[in-house]
Amino acid sequence: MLRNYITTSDPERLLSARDTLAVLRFTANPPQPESVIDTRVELLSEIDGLPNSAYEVWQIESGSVEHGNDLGCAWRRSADLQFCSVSMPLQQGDDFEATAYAVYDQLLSFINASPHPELVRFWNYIPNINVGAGDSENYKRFCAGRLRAFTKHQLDDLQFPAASAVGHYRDGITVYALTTATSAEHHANPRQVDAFKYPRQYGLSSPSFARATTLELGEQRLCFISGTASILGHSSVHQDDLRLQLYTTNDNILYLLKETSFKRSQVRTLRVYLRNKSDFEECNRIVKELFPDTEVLFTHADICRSDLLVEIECFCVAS
Ligand code: 3EB
Repeated sequence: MLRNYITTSDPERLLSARDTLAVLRFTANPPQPESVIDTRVELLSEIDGLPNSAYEVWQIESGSVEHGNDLGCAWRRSADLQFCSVSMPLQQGDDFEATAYAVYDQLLSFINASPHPELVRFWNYIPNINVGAGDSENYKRFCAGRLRAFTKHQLDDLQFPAASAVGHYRDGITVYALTTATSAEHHANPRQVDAFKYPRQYGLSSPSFARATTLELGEQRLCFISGTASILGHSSVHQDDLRLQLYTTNDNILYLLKETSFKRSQVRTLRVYLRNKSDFEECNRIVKELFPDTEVLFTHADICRSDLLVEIECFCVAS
């Protein structure tokens, strides 16, 4: 019913197919003219082994996709699922709080008015994510604006879906969302404090996301595991040790699979966000050991806590 894969095919051709739900661009190259961006997110930089530009495609198995651009949102949807995206340049004075609020307000207004209002997953891409000290760090300001928008739209902690929030190399904030016409269920990780309950030291406003979100679509069950990192309780562990950070991340993913009743063999694709390109070879080796049968996309991205080297998200299917 839903699958994703990486390709270097022509994006216009991909977008013209009736079963394409989303096309996301991964590249360090400058963005293409806005007019060709259609739920296509310009992201990260090249890593050895990946071509300059690759596209992640989300494809439905049957039925067809409609698309449009409304209320500042580019969207594509099938009978069950919808991808929508908003990109905004930073507002005056690089105000990440105001821009995050504006992006989320626009996205949530669109989603609430759409026939697919149930939140499944957000992906957040934030420039210079670790710049700024203490509460002024760009990521923490982003969290404040995001939470203010969720609150305005009357969404509270237990309604936050899975998410990832990482750096990218564009000037503005890009957020895209997956939503559904049916219902979704959000899950916690027993080894980690819920992000929306992180203590004050991580910022005035906590990050608004669940550790995983599942949904049922016909015969299929889907699981979206949030960006997962080397965090136990609320603390980052194994600073400066990529191998141990990956093992802890893997353990966290295993707990989430158990929590959501998925098996490791049902993890279809991984996306790895890696802070330092120089870690790529070691990271690739360890991830292949841990997930030998899974398709992996490696991307070069800063992680939202400056002491984290790597973050991994998963898409799982049970049928
Ligand atoms: C963490 O567990 C690591 O702010 O949306 C992971 C996934 C992280 C999503 C977000 C942040 C977010 O806190 C960071």
